[in-house]
Amino acid sequence: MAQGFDQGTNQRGFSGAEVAFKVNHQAACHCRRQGLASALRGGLVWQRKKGGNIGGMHDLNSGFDEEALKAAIRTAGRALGFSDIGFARAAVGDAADGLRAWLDAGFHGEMDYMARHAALRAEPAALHAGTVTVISAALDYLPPLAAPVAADTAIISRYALGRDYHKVVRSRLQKLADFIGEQVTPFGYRVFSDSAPVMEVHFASQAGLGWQGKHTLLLSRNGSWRFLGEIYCDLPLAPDVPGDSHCGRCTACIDACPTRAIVAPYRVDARRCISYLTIELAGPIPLELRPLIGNRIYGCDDCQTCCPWNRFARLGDPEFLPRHGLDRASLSELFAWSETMFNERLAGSPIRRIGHERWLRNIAVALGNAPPSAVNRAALQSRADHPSSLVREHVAWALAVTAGSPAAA
Ligand code: B12
Ligand code: SF4
Ligand code: SF4
Repeated sequence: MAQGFDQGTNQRGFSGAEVAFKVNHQAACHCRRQGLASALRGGLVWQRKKGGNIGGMHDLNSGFDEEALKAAIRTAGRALGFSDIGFARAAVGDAADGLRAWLDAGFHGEMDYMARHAALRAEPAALHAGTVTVISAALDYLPPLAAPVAADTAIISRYALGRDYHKVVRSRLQKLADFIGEQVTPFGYRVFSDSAPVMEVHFASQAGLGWQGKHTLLLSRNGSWRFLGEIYCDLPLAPDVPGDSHCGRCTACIDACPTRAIVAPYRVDARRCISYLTIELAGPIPLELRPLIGNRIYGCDDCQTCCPWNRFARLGDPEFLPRHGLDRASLSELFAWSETMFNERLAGSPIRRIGHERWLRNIAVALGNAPPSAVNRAALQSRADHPSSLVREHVAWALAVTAGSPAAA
């Protein structure tokens, strides 16, 4: 959702660059017709001095500084639809200890990549040589809410109802990086969105985009329904002021979690989290957690829907609007999808990544938790002889539960 230019925000606080901004401001008026880069360029050329500092050089005004460059990057980011852009130093500080403690507690479960790449996660320059600054970006995804769902309607978490955010966020960050590369030369960078070992929430809070909520997600005064992405880069830009926490004494997310996965403020035991169980876990879902999953078949939003700050959330980018009626489909309808239908209908969706087998596993659990009905039992029976032992076992569990059999206990 391109929001146009937030000129008010970008005129604040840097008198030295104000004249320069006015040049940009005029250019920005043409921008709606002429395109992002040409308008924002406005005659600016920054060249990096020896030693890596940014020197502002301009053919109209020599008063440019890095604050003006940061303002231009924010303006360009907003024009690309990002709800917020901030700048952080590429250092994780104490967060590395928190990551280590989380891994030592085994909270990552089978997400081996979290342990394997811990050193890279904690050291940005090891992931991309020369990185000194992290440009952090947020893109809103909240879709218009569907009517309240019945117990045999599938619940898919809001972030996954539309297009795959990995691609959307990265492709916009690439455009932002192209824009920066047109302003500053040379410019070394790499873009990410949940695509590499990067401590995204840490950098977003350091960059002033908000604070880490007790559910561990990045939260802002406009809520948490936002994806994060970053540009690791070699421009030594001044960091923004980190966000202050506004969770106060609230514990709504901890209390609302259906599986008690938020074991303490700021600590999520992924092994209990429905998002992990339905997306990351490849094998069987632990028996004791199955009844707590309810009708959630992909991810979980409960720690966010209860958060008071999400009352102030704005609707997200149209790329994330629900596709194929995924916000209102019945469990039995989705369970009937063949593998071909799954792959075709979910092309370009993050859900496709889990594959048809895990999809059926998840829906079988949800059917087991739904009110028993002839339709749901027939759906389960239709998959009782599925070639996958994983699917067969979850279907057998669900059939036993809906028959009230002790075999399900
Ligand atoms: C691994 C992962 C998961 C795992 C683990 C979640 C977790 N809290 O760690 C699972 C699969 C459960 C998961 C679920 C979800 N995820 Co996720 N996930 C990630 C990922 C890839 C890494 C997060 C990470 O580094 N975890 C490691 C732990 C150590 O970090 P941490 O929880 O922030 O912990 C810090 C402190 O709390 C403290 N700490 C934590 N535990 C402990 C324990 C001890 C003993 C101590 C001392 C300290 C300590 O230290 C840490 C460092 O400061 C990020 C993308 C990225 N590259 O960053 C997305 C990301 C965090 N996920 C995202 C989303 C949307 C979700 C879900 C909402 C999806 C859904 N609807 O189902 C859920 C929410 C669940 C939740 N409450 O966290 C978004 C969040 C956007 C935002 N607004 O913040 C991200 C940023 C992806 C993105 N690019 O947009 N996720
Ligand atoms: S996503 Fe759901 S299961 Fe995971 S921590 Fe949040 S409320 Fe708990
Ligand atoms: S629900 Fe409350 S404690 Fe949890 S993140 Fe939101 S404000 Fe913070």
